[in-house]
Amino acid sequence: MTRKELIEQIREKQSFLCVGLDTDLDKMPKGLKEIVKKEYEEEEMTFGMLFEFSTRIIDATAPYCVAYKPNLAFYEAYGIEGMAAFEGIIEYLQENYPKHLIIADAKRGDIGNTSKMYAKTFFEQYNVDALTVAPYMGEDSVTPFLGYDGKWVVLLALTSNKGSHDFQLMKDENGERLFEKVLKKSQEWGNDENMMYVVGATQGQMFEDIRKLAPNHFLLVPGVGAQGGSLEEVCKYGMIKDCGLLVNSSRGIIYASNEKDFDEVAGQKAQELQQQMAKILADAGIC
Ligand code: OMP
Repeated sequence: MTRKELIEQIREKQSFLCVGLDTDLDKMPKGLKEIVKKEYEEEEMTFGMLFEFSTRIIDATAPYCVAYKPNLAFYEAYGIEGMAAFEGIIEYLQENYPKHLIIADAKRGDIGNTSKMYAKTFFEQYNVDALTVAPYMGEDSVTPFLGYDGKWVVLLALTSNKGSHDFQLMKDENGERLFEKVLKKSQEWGNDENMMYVVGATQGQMFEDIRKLAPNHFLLVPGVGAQGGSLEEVCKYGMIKDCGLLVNSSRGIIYASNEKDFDEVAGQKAQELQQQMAKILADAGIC
């Protein structure tokens, strides 16, 4: 998906919401197991639970979001069945919702020839639109992901967690912080048509500093909802003339209800965020 297509989707949906698929079998809603039992063999139950939960969430939230972010950890944790579910969910999205951006959240990045294989995995085998990548092994670990037309590297810049302070905010002798070096250096490798940055919603006013160095790039912003980040603050300091933001919420949407109506409630939570986003987009004159 190109930047232009993504912006068109944001305008059409009046939303820059990304729904995170962090599918944890310990958090499945009541009653789902019984439904899945009727449709799947005993040995397919793990696949069935992950697939049925995720696809029901997708059907309920699709009108309100422009992107999905399945997090690989939540599929790899269940072995082969988990990975089969990941693949099934990607295919389900591609067949039913081809205009939604699919971000595989795998935080890859390794020596060049290994990154090349990771790129092949995600951009050829699974054919997702975007992949989260860690920048700390440098140029040859990131550039193999950048050779694909219409695909995106989503590079970690300033993450949402407490540990972001351990390294990302470290200053050199000139007062430059590590995340600032990442933003500067990585723009020698990619551009705002093939690279986004991850910036945590919990980072508040730091978005101003990010925008000084990456005025045009899309930012993937996780951390609203369960981690307490503020949508208003993110938009105040991070939004640009064509939006430039994808705001992710995972647990706040997908586990909003533990009952039979989990998908319906997830849809309502996504719609609430979409309505807030529509207002912000209108106020900013974007749509
Ligand atoms: P919730 O806190 O449940 O909305 O989930 C946030 C999602 O975003 C999880 O899949 C995290 O792994 C991911 N994430 C962060 O929470 N913080 C970051 O700084 C970066 C990510 C990410 O790369 O997606």
